[in-house]
Amino acid sequence: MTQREFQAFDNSNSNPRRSLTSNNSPPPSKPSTNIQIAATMSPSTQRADLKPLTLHAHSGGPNPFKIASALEFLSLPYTVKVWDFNDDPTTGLKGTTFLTTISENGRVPALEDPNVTVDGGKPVISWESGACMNYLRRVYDADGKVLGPRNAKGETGSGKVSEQDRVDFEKWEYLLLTTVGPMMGQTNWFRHYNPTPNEDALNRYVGQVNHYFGLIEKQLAKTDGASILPGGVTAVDLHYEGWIHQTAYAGIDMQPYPLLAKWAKMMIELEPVKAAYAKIKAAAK
Ligand SMILES: N[C@@H](CCC(=O)N[C@@H](CS)C(=O)NCC(=O)O)C(=O)O
Repeated sequence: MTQREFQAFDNSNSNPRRSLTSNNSPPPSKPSTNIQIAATMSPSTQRADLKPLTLHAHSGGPNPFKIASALEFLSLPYTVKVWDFNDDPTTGLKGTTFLTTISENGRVPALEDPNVTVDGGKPVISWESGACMNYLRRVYDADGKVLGPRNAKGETGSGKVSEQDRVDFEKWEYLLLTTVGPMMGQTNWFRHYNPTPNEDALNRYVGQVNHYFGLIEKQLAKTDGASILPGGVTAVDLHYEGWIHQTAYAGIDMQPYPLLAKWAKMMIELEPVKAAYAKIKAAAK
């Protein structure tokens, strides 16, 4: 694979952005700064006292942006370390570079949190965007106020959120992580990088993406494109945003999916999402 891989286009260049307000959700803006932090932190520790987390990222790949967005939604301090598609021991993603001492898989995102330590002071490290997201949710958003799950009224917390709400959250989360993301990734691969053109494989993955985009379009009809799940934007939307951001690059025709296109424009206008993209892009310069 080459450096060109995953240098995905910013779709916003091909789509004029406009601001849409979700009409049924609590504002997905900056959360309260006075949160309860679970795990090993002192209960008196407040967000202002936190040390910056380190997000390992790449300038184009979709998965780190999801985690940067979550960090922004949670108002957590963080620094970004950008890795490149080369085998340089200190900056590269390829082969056994320093990154593999942080993420055995040698891929990004990976997240180091010096605020929560194990084994006499080692920061907790997560990798795989699903694990990073759920780590942040458990430790910094235990009541789900910022990242969900929510009920259809937008309420969070036990007593408000039903078992069905939680299962719905996980259904759509896992669908993205196990299926929609990988189908988009393979579409990108066979459209742009496979050394031998393989139209059958490309058609197979484009077909899969279209199947799932049809499903998401129906789901978005429940909120008129305001959020994947009724009740407002959650971590699930952040997972999808990373990949739906890449539809132009993947060559997916969005004309059959007006609600998905509307949702995508709304998402990229959210301040925490804009800040996440800006922060990774700035770190990549
Ligand atoms: N399933 C993983 C995917 C991680 C992944 O493949 N990340 C890409 C960037 S978005 C990467 O590091 N690619 C490096 C490579 O392919 O060598 C997740 O959700 O985090």
